[in-house]
Amino acid sequence: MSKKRDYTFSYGPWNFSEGQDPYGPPTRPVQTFDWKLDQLKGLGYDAMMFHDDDAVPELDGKSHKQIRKEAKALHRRLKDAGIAAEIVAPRLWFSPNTIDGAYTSNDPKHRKYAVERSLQCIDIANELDCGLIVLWLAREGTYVRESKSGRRSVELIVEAIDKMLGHDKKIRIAIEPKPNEPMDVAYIPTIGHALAVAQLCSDPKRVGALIETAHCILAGLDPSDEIDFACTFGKLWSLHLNDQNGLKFDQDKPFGSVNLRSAFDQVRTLERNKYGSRGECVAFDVHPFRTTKIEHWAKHLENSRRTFLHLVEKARSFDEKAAQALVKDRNYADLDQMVLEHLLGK
Ligand code: XUL
Ligand code: MN
Repeated sequence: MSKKRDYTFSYGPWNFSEGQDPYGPPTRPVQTFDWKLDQLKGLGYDAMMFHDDDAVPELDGKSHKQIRKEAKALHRRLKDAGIAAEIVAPRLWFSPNTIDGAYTSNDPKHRKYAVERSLQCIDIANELDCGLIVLWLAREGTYVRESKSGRRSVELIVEAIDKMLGHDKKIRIAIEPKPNEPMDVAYIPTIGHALAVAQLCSDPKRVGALIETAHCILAGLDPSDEIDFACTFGKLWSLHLNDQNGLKFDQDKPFGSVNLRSAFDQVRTLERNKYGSRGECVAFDVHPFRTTKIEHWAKHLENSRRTFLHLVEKARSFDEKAAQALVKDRNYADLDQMVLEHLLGK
């Protein structure tokens, strides 16, 4: 295992959600952005993730000058609080302009809107001293497959990313794949797809990936294998750890909440790949349960980090030599039991 390293933790303001679902209203009032920022250090976190409009609210109605000014002011506040901006992501799934997708919309005016907003997102990131843009390609898919062409959609995504790469010669872009939701089916469902798209871009070395546990599970894949795959290419630039109970809506449960063994495997893989040693953050894209009371509102973030750190200890104290001996003997039955007993503390 790698030698002792500390991890840098991050969350987004959206991780303090209010409990609404398609069948019921919020169960908690909206908290202010200031409150969300104030919690961060006390919870053991170091950095914050932003959507473009988390950084500059209601930006579609503002001038470019005004947007830059507000982003600058936020940067001063972050600096004073000793908090870094880990990523900025264009929120391309809320606007009436992105009902039919953003870069892959069938309406050229809407595609133009999506690209312009993405370029503005880069300008915001620059003001925040942040060099990494995340693209969750939320609506780049269909409800009716015959309504778009898969090939044309990939070409449009590459075209949009190339415009972003051309807008700023240093910016890096991490694609966050997800196979479904909010769309029926999405065009870039896995890390393999994301890295294939990167190869088609004008500067492939500036296009990488963000892996989210729940999204891998929704694609029927093993999150630790997805992590290893991206790391093999040196392309894992950010991470959304959480958990997911099978194939249903995107649950964003606390890390390790459903499958502790899989969480252990993810941490062991991160350790093996020295994730974090090049400045990458461990973010938890987790949400409070709908049942969560106001006074317990930060527990999911506190608990995910605690579980992660416990599992780092478990990964570092796992007897790799004994495991390798069992592998050599093809005694996978005892290897299986060894993992279980290690997790049980036996
Ligand atoms: C959606 C998702 C988003 C992105 C950021 O499933 O994971 O929270 O991570 O927009
Ligand atoms: Mn995510």
